[in-house]
Amino acid sequence: MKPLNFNKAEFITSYGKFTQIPKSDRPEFAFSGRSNVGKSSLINKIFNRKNMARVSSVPGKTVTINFFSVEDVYFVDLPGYGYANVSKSEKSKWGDLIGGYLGDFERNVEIVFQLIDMRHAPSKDDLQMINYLIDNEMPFVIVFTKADKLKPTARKERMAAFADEIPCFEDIHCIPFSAVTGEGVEELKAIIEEVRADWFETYGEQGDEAFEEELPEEDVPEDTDEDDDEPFTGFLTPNRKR
Ligand SMILES: Nc1nc2c(ncn2[C@@H]2O[C@H](COP(=O)(O)OP(=O)(O)OP(=O)(O)O)[C@@H](O)[C@H]2O)c(=O)[nH]1
Ligand SMILES: [Mg+2]
Repeated sequence: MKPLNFNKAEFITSYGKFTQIPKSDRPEFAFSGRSNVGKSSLINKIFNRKNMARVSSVPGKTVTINFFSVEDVYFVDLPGYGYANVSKSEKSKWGDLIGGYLGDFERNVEIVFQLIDMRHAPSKDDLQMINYLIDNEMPFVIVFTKADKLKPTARKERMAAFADEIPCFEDIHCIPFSAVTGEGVEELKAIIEEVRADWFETYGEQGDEAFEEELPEEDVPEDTDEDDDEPFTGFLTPNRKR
């Protein structure tokens, strides 16, 4: 099959509630990580765009799941977690969104790219995410971001530390990445291509017209729920087992 043309990336829409997200028949690549880890920068780098996925210096501002399309796949920018100064209702929104999305095993979430800042030990939330992905047998790759900020010795030390800090480290595919130097971007693209090719081989080559349940670009239902003030009741709550 023809390789993806990453320059054909388009922003589709942002969802503030999991229930707003229509089902889709396309493979989806999800990007997860704490606020400010570099999710939007990484997506921009893959798309070769300056600012398609918004890069913010004010983290935690919007709690939305952002969908982008590249030809026959979706890129899904998950809301950043772990930002200290967020209200309970924002935290609850975040938990519902990520938990709803990753817990919906009817979606074709083919790979989760779990981003971790290479300079720091993984946070509790990072470890919870990694354990969730392992426990639910979801394919994932760890991307260590901001690699350009570390000198070679510090980088070596941090990578050795990750081996102790991250469960099942030796079995996890890890990619050092920098949105500044472009390190790791080709490897990421290659993984996306490979997973996409496998998916279409398994489910059949399909033209665009086969995607009956394509996400609408407009027409997102209004956010009418009044449960925003409910307390944050936990992390990820999958609605069914794989
Ligand atoms: N030096 C360096 N800075 C980076 C890199 N990636 C991201 N940044 C910077 O880190 C900050 C946060 O980047 P974002 O891409 O907005 O992070 P995010 O994960 O999308 O954050 P939220 O959307 O708030 O969850 C920005 O100031 C970026 O310029 C990188 O690889 N190297
Ligand atoms: Mg972002």
